[in-house]
Amino acid sequence: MGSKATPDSDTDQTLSGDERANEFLTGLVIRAYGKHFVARTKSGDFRCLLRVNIKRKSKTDTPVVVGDDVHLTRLSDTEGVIERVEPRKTAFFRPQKGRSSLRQTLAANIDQLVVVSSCWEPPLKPRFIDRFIVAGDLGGLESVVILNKVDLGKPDIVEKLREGYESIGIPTIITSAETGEGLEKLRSVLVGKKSLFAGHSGVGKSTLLNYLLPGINIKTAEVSENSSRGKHTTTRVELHELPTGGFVLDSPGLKVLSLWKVSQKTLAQHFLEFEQYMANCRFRDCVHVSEPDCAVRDAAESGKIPLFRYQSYIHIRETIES
Ligand SMILES: Nc1nc2c(ncn2[C@@H]2O[C@H](COP(=O)(O)OP(=O)(O)OP(=O)(O)O)[C@@H](O)[C@H]2O)c(=O)[nH]1
Ligand SMILES: [Mg+2]
Ligand SMILES: [Zn+2]
Repeated sequence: MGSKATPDSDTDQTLSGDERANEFLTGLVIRAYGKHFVARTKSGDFRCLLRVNIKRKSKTDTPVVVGDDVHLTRLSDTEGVIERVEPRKTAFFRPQKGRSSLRQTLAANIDQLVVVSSCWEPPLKPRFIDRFIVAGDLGGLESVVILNKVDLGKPDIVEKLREGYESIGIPTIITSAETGEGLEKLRSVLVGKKSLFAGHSGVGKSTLLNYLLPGINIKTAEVSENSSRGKHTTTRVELHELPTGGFVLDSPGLKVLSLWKVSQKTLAQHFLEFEQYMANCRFRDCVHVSEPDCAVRDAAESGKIPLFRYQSYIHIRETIES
């Protein structure tokens, strides 16, 4: 990297004003709001804009998101310009609204997706959880499922989902931000990882994060009475460091989560527990709907695969065009 290498803090002290102005730094994007970004570097946090060529290069995807590793030029003690973005190892993305050939990435380089849903209000829909799990898998993320607001009531489905997800290796925690139930368990699955909290609006993502991050005070809101849906209180993505190690990211509630480039043929690959049965389907190109001798459907009917997962698959498949 020659003279443009990132200086360590010793050399940093010796730079004159002009040299400092041209200094390259590596950083982690911790906040994104509109065209503005905050990158955390060894020399502190910098408010940054993007170099135009970055925008040009990534016309088909969001150029810079929270979690990106970036190189920036320092303009002053607090400002910089993002020059380059390292390739993303994982990402959470969906097709852009109205322009489905373009990708909208919400966050990058995260380790796990924390799919938050609520036991009661808004009502629990396994299909919606499973859609998020598929979207996570598309971007290389493992999922954890949170069934929040159990203080408002615990319909039978809650335990059934917990058992079902746990049986296929997806950790599932029943929580209440109101009574504290399950929150220690939640804390323990986050240690040392970068976790993105995602889910419907109003399920309690920001409320749970406020509990985990004392003193942060992320804005939360009442669920609107008419629709019992949330009001999309969170509007930006931000990375917060946990006192116990690791990072968490809040994200705005998504009403519809379209899936990026999944076809009716490839969807089953993202239901990981189906895989061990697929080879036993009578037809090699079985899509596990109404074919005779479908081993996936048999496994669901005999309880080897949670029936709700199979039903989610059928349902999500119907929403995919081809
Ligand atoms: N009873 C009860 N209410 C909760 C719980 N968790 C959150 N709430 C309430 O649910 C409402 C919505 O919570 P938020 O944390 O704003 O939800 P969100 O998922 O961040 O919503 P968006 O930012 O819109 O995506 C608030 O009024 C919270 O106080 C819980 O465990 N029990
Ligand atoms: Mg929120
Ligand atoms: Zn089959």
